[in-house]
Amino acid sequence: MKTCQMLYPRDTATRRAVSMDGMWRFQTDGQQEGRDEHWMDGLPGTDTIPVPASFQDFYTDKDMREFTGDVWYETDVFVPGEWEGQEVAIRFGCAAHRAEVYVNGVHMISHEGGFLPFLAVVTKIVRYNAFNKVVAVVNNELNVTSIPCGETKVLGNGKKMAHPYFDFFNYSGLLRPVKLITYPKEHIEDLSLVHTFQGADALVHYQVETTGEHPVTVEVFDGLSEKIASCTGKEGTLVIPHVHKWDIRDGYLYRFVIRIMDEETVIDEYHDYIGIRTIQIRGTEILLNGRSVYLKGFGKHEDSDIVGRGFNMGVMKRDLECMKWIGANCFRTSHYPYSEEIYQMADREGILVIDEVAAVGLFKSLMNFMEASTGRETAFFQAPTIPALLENHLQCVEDMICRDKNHACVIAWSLLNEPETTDAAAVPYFEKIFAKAHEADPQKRPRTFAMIMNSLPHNCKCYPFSDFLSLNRYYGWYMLGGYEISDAENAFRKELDAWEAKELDKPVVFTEYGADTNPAEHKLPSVMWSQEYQIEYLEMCHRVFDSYPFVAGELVWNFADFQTTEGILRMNGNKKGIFTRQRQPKMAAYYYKKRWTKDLS
Ligand code: CKX
Repeated sequence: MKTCQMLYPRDTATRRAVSMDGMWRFQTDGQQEGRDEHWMDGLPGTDTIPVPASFQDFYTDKDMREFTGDVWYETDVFVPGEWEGQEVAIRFGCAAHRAEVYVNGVHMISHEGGFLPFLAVVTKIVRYNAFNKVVAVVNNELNVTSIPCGETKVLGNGKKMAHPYFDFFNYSGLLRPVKLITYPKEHIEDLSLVHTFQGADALVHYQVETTGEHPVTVEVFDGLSEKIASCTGKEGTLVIPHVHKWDIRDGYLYRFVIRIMDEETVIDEYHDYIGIRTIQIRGTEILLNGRSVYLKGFGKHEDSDIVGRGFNMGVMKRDLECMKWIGANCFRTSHYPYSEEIYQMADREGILVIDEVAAVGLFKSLMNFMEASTGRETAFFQAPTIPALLENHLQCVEDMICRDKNHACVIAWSLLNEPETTDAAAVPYFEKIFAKAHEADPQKRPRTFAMIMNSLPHNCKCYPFSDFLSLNRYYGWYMLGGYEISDAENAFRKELDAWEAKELDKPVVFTEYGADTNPAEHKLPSVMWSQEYQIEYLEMCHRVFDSYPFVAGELVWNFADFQTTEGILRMNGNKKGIFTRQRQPKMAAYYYKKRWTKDLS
């Protein structure tokens, strides 16, 4: 469904966006009684909780942290009388993993998928100059058709428990900002941009979608007031003279203003900040503005103390500062599209982003990190549930691309993380997902998927879909770790030799490699888990990367330590961070700073 739900809410001459963030009333619904008891008319309890945030880490009892099922949120929002006659909507930045929204007791929308925005249009139900009751029922159960995939088990004591097919903690709830917005009945719905260069100038091809037939004007400003290009019509090409190209560490943005006009009257106005750059693959190179770039950076998570996967502007700022300090130029939004504000910040900082959809866990395993090197097959893509999963997955790809397609920072789409690819049944599934991304993206950015260690040159059926190969590799950690590290290096080289022999003529980017490291552990000589071993391991990986000219990037796993499901292989979280969860450097951070700041291109 395409509506203006994907346009980032902004105040303009015709639009208003009011934050609904704050303390909302909150109640878990372990007995599934909320619907029968009409909680949509008001929750019975008195507890309140911050929105946005994950609900899990505020409480001191395990039942709350591990709660799996429906949680109910409630607030009252005042709708100004002067908005009457316009559309009014509530825009949820996301609700993990699915939600039902009620306004004044009436069901407005149900939404599936936890990491993308959706809009409840409430124009018909809302009371003006009055408070309106907003209730959201958010469900965090995982199953084999949800994106991401997993299971929901019922323990002997009757408690439901999420069993993800991935390691990151199943943080959930209203994770991102919620906004009350208003916009005209005849409105701008979508904008698509494609950039090319002609000498010193740029040609910006634009396409605007509106809900009516009134004429459209577009203008481009350099800075706040210098108009440098304009055009009329829903589609056209703007010439930007002597363009300042968007580049790494030079996130130069122009302001793009769209108006629907009725003679001299502005019916609707929207603006966005755009960076002008091109991105292409040529042979084994990734080209930014025609120049070859080597990706240096991280796989990340939205994860921090107390708020879990909740929106946290301060943490985002700190992360970008740490990335600049260390000399990184790229991150992957593993394993879901992140909140919109981080892409805006990356646009401004000139940091490249590989945008990943939440298709993680398409490999039936509760510990795929252990099984990754065993070659175990799970016939995941043969299950009768695949059509339903595919439908959800396609919708998420479409929504992610619709939301993020105009960000200069987004250079590629990652369409799955570590799926099973050794079974031919995966091929038709991949075909549809990759075709959808191509169709949805006006810029036709490169598409890829992150390949688990089982996906090897001799058995992977799906790598031909990728415009560049993304390899998640753990030689020296999950296999041949510690005293076997020299064998790990040989095995790693053997695999890369086999890829080289295929003469793919495509870039290879390492989208994961890493070693769990306890920041309190030092050992000379090193042992696994010590800070010394992390560096030894990274040096080994880099020796390998540096000997193959088709390697076009290294995104270490992970930027920071992050919370996982508990277990004997996780010491209160995944500790492969180059920074701690509190964003302080481990020894390896200084090692990377040396490697990555040698050449800042
Ligand atoms: N890759 C062998 C997916 C990430 C995990 C990472 C890990 C695995 C490794 C798969 O989400 O965190 O186990 O460290």
